[in-house]
Amino acid sequence: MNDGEWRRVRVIDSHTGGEPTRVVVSGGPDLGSGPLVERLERFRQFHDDFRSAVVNEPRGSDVMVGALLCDPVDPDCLAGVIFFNNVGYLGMCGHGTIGVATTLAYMGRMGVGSCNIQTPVGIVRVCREEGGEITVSNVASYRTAANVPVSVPGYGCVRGDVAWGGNWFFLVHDHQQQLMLSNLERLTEFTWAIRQALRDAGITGDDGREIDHVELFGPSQTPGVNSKNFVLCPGKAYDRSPCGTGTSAKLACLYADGKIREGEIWRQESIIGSVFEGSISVRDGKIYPNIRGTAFLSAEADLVLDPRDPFCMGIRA
Ligand code: PYC
Repeated sequence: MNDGEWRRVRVIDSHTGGEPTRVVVSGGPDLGSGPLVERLERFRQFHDDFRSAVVNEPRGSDVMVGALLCDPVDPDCLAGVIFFNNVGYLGMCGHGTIGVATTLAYMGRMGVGSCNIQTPVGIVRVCREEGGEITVSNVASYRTAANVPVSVPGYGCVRGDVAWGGNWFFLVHDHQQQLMLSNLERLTEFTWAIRQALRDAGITGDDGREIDHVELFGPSQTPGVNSKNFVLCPGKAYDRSPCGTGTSAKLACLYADGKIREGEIWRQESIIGSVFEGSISVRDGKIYPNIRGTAFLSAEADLVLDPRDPFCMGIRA
């Protein structure tokens, strides 16, 4: 076999508050030029092995989030992006968008200032500061149900809010769990049980969409920080960052409860201690969360896909 038979995929890796993002810069599948939702569907139907090859072992890990850079449909956008993970696709990704903006800056495609980025669930605005901090102005976020009871086998009745922040979340405050890194296994078991109980009980987001992220909240020990969270992602990995879409869902709930106003800052800490600054903008009665954080580049590489490799397209569960 010669070099010409290998497929090369150019990627730039970063992490945002500890949560990795792998941006596919070139070598990805041709998804056409239609709306991003259609391209995501084509990705899912015909190129799902590529998703697995990029983020799953042996090249990636369960925690890796991929971001396929593509041309936007809207001419006012600098780029389009489709996010994916170890088990599927994400509508939006907050830490990932901060990673994408940092990557675009590294590539010389974005300077200091603002631009729009198109995602399958809508256009988000990103603003890059001199120091590299990125603020993502997310899609409109909202709560659809508050204090919903769900019976979780082994744990009893757990109550939480259902909210959209670019993905669907179940947000739980009353849980008796210790939000500490040393407690990761229990936190993962508990939130996974909640997710399955939600599915079994038919508790969903809009249009029957599965609630595939579960968030636990508690107090932070860090002065000036409002809250600490643990976020379980769809493929059972926990978010190392405070989760941009999860913090957006939280901000929507805070607003619905009259606990945050425009201009106020909400500092959300992750289970590993990284912090996002959140705030809201209200336009036409809708809540648009702003999430501010920083990403750091960690690698620039060619992934090599060798067709002789039995695990060329990743190890799938
Ligand atoms: O930051 O929105 C986020 C996110 C979603 C899944 C992992 N991170």
